[in-house]
Amino acid sequence: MYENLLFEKRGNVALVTINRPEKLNALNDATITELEKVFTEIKTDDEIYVAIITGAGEKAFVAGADIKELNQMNVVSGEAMSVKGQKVFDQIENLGKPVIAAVNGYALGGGCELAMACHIRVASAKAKFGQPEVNLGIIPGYGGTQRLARLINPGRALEYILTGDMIDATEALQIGLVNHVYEPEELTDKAFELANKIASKGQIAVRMALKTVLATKETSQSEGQKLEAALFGVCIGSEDFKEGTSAFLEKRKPEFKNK
Ligand code: CO8
Repeated sequence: MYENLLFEKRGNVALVTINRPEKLNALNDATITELEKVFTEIKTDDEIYVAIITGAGEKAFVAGADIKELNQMNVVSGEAMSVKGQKVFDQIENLGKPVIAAVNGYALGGGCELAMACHIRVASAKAKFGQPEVNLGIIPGYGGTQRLARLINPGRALEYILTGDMIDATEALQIGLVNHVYEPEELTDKAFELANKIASKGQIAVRMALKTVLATKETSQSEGQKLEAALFGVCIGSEDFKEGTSAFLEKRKPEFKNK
């Protein structure tokens, strides 16, 4: 069904694997189009609560935009491709369901940008992040200038963007770019463990929490708190809230129905 992606469901968790290992999973135009398609499928599939994205092979998560394609671009097609990729990455960030990047190797350029569009990043000890576009005479074009500077200290973000230096897994953990670092062979299991833990909660609360926290990127504290109060009200109106609180009082595990 997909030429450059693998897609599977395990219970309520979807796994998307970018599958061009011979090109270190570089994002060509066709792969960007397929990402748009797969995340539309994930959004509309009610059985999927959480998604994980990773890269095929031992070496790379995604080594960036496809430099062979980039080399042929002009001012007009370059801007159009940047806008197209930004839209797809925004679609991932605004999916409404949590997306975890399981960064198994190089996450460079568009690969680092893809990981940053996800809500949570976990990495293998072999992972290497970076925005090396400056080495090619360009700047990040899939949201990296904005997301890196918001995710970590802006001065550090600028240093990485201006030097193109790579960030190893230990440093990525120190600067808050990733939440956890695992041995390479543990990464997928750990990502699923995290995804399943989130999937076991009431999904109304999960989605309202995601929406409220993401709003911090665009709103003031006071606007954000208004949204928090409104979505808190939505949660209070849910059957899951009754079930969660009753289960606590009855000293049993809740059985959420996501209603
Ligand atoms: N694009 C296309 N092909 C790639 C890419 C890439 N980004 N990265 C690796 N490959 C290919 C190589 O050309 C090689 O192919 P072949 O075997 O046919 O020659 C194969 O993958 C294996 O790569 P290497 O032999 O280079 O593997 P090494 O282990 O020696 O090196 C590196 C690994 C360090 C990751 C190295 O491959 C590298 O530096 N890759 C490029 C990293 C990079 O510069 N990424 C940023 C690209 S620009 C970008 O992402 C911009 C995003 C915004 C775009 C907005 C509008 C379009």
